[in-house]
Amino acid sequence: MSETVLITGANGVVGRLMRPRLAREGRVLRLLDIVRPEPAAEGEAVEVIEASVTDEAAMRAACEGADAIIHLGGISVEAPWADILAANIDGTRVVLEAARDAGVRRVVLASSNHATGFYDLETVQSEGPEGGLPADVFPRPDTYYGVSKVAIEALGSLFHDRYGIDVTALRIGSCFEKPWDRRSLWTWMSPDDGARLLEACLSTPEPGYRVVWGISRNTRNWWSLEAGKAIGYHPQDDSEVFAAELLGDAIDDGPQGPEERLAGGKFCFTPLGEHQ
Ligand code: 15L
Repeated sequence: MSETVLITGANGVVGRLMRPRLAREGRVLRLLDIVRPEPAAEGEAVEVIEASVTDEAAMRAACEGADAIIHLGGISVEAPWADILAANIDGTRVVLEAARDAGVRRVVLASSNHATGFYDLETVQSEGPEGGLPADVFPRPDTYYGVSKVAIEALGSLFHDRYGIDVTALRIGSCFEKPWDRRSLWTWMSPDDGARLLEACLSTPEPGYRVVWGISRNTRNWWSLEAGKAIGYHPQDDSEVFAAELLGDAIDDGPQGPEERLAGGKFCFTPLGEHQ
């Protein structure tokens, strides 16, 4: 029996990294984005939809027959409040209402580390010396963008409690091919681990509502892997393999300056509501 997984924001940075990695025998990927995703390559089980997550009719149609949704759509950096409100908060409400109406039983939401960006290194070390900060730590958003991610988590919780939809909110660190600076050595989630995490979210039995960090098994992690382990996520990559190349002689130095002492990094200092 084939399954259909709807991915919103499929043409964004994370969506494009996940497309080849989530392809499976017996699975159709239904890719939705405001920028039309590339059509299916030969042999690729892919459907493409050009639409906004804020378009209620389009989202209802996109959810028809879907078994699960991976909701990556929305604005991924700081932006004016009205834009964040529409794309991220209202867009997620539209996605969840469409999921409920279509009977989709499982939704994965892309939250972000910026929901908790104002936690500092000292707090992390005192609260989680062994394994880092727990995934459900109370929000401390660093931007309007971070506030929208807190709201997204709350919407997921609401739709789970009201309608029994399984919702996992991922507080994603930095999902790119490679880390690029000192901070990203502790926030990195490799694309392969990102796919492992999404597979765990799709397959774990009865997850209910959960919040899980989206990170790799980094030597420098600030965040705990426990919540991920509980749903069968076993990351395999470690950013440390890039550390020497990135930091050179400074490889063993601690955080340099306030941007490296706060989890959200430069997001904590960017002017609120300004395009980043
Ligand atoms: C995010 O939430 C952003 O979407 C992404 O662009 C990165 O900046 C990432 O966080 C990060 O913290 O590195």
